[in-house]
Amino acid sequence: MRSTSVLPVIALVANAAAKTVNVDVGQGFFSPSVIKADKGDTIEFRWIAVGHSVATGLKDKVCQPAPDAFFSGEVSTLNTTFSVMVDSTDPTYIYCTVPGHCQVGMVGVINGDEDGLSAYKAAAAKSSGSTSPDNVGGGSLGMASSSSTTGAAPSTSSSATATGSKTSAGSTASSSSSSAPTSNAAVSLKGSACTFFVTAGVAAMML
Ligand SMILES: [Cu+2]
Repeated sequence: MRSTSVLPVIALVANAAAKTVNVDVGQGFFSPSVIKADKGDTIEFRWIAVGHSVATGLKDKVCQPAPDAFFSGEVSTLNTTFSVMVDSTDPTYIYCTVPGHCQVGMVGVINGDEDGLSAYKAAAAKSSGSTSPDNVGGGSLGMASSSSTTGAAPSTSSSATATGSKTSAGSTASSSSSSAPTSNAAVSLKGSACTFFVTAGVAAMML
């Protein structure tokens, strides 16, 4: 009797240790922009507007990638997700690498504070340009399952290894903001991972 009641408690504690923190990638912003996460947590970025990216930056070199940066690539499909594991409690700055976006304040900080972010934002506004990491990586690309209208089963093991496909972040920032989220599959895709999932979904529908 004594020992059996202990085990469920241990299991609960283990489950509570790691959590997922959701961050929206919007039209020129991250929300929240001050992100709190513990070591071992997963941050899931979710694109609610397309034509943006997220990369790890450096506090002292605004709008430039950290040496070990994670990078989503420029995302062109709504509800794309990019999941990264948090391995530090030090302030980690993030920015959108699409030209001009960091400069107008599309930045954020993980485990930092409002003051630090304000300073980063102010420096970014004066910076001459942005640089992207060379390669997509440091996280897993996938698709959010909740608002998927295709009916495709949300396969959870989305081990999307985004290899290569460096986004030549061109002049796609002025894309007409299509407000109809009904036909995600019709959007032209750049990310290889998303191409796979959506293509698979469409193929399943046609069978
Ligand atoms: Cu952006």
